[in-house]
Amino acid sequence: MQRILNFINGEYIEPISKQYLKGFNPALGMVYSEVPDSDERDVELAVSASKEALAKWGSTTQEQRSEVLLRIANGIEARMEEFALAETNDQGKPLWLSKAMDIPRAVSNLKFYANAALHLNGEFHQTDQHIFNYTLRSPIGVVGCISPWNLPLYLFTWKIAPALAMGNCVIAKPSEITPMTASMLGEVCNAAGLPKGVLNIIHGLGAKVGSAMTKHFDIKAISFTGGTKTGAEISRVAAPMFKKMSLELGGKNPNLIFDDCNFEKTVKISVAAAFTNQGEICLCGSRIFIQDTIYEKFKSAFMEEVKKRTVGDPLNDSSKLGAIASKEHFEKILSYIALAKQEGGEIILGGGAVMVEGRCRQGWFIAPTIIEGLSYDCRINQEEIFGPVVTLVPFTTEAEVIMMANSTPFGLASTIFTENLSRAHRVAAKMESGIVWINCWLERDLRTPFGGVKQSGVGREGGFEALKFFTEEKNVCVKI
Ligand code: TXE
Repeated sequence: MQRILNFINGEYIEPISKQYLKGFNPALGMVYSEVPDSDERDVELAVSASKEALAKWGSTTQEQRSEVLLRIANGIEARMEEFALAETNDQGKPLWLSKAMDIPRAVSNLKFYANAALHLNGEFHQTDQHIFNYTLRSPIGVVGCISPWNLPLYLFTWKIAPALAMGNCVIAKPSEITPMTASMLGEVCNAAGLPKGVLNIIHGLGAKVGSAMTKHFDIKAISFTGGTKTGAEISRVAAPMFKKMSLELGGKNPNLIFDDCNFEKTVKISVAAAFTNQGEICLCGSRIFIQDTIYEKFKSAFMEEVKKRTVGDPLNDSSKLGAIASKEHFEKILSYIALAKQEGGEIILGGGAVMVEGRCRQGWFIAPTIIEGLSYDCRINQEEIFGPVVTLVPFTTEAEVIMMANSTPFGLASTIFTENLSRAHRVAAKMESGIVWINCWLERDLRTPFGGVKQSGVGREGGFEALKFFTEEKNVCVKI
């Protein structure tokens, strides 16, 4: 049994309650770790440590902070195999995916912000020869970062890197479902020379630790990625306190396939968009709209390709889908598949749990599931399932598919497949989403703004947006 500890003021310490939650390996369906059941007292300790560290960290030069971040990135890179295995054991995703995507991206996040921060300029505005304005940017102070369980270290570092780069001290809470890699990060930070108290990692439940962070007067900003309901709760508490907030919430992303697409490429990318990471990525394309002229052809090619995606032990290279992150989430996905049937959908592939032989017999696995025959406005096509479940919906005209694609309360990402350049741009402009991919999916340039509209969130992460989020701006006006 691995016991995880909080990382406060540069030291690994027990939660004040001395209580622990059960940490599961989802592929085994078994408890394998103990996760601190921290509360507001641990948050208080971390805030005190952060406040103490603030003056020193905030007065380091940009170059010094960047160098520390680069050393943290290199420290993770040097332990790539270990981090990848920990991520897989904790989250359930295939090990090859942790190695190819999650841990390398965590390294890139740190390297990117270490470098980007060096290039963030202030602004200057001249009114006439006698008056000019310039902008000073200073760290906010102590900030809170709350991250989810689908891409654990990837999203954890996506938040803490810009916050640290701009001179803030951070109280960070990884998901209680996947705390392992974040807990390992403390060792790397110490080895990299990050001063004590600059990054504090507290484990525990959202309702205790997350909520104590949101309420804490001295935590001046919250950067959150997670469910829309949780985002609404954080806003309810933090908005009246005038905290800065960045909320990256759920998605129900449409994939628009026109009959003039590059067919083979479209099938392959649509399968990846649907089932990568067991469909547990807020960017997954789970509503697949297909022009009726190629509906049947696409359906059979898509099904053939999905059948090749084996569900299995995450440690096997041949497993394209691993386990679902938690039992609760596994049950939620299965309940949506049951709902799809009640709503009149036909399950044309998958449709239930998968029993994986060997050490994973008790694990939480679900077959990639394809459903057709549902209307665009039923619950299955409106609510976020966040699992390996997609629907196929035919359409006739461009106007019709735009209406259906934009019909949900979410607006994170859209994907359009067409070889017609005018159509691609025309439809992209009409998508109610923060991101539009044309003939590709999950192509990420870390400089671009990342986030959603409607119930998919508020604010943008990525690039200079995140660096600016973690600063306060001050306009200085000079009259000569
Ligand atoms: O996420 P939560 P859940 C979606 C997905 C999923 C649903 C619910 O549809 O099925 O959300 O997942 C912390 N104050 N996404 O309930 O609870 C929590 O401890 C402060 C989309 O597991 O939102 C964790 O660290 N913090 C998504 C983090 O919030 C609180 C990724 C996210 O967990 C809190 C994950 C509170 N009151 C789920 N309650 C995406 N956008 O990528 C919980 N937390």
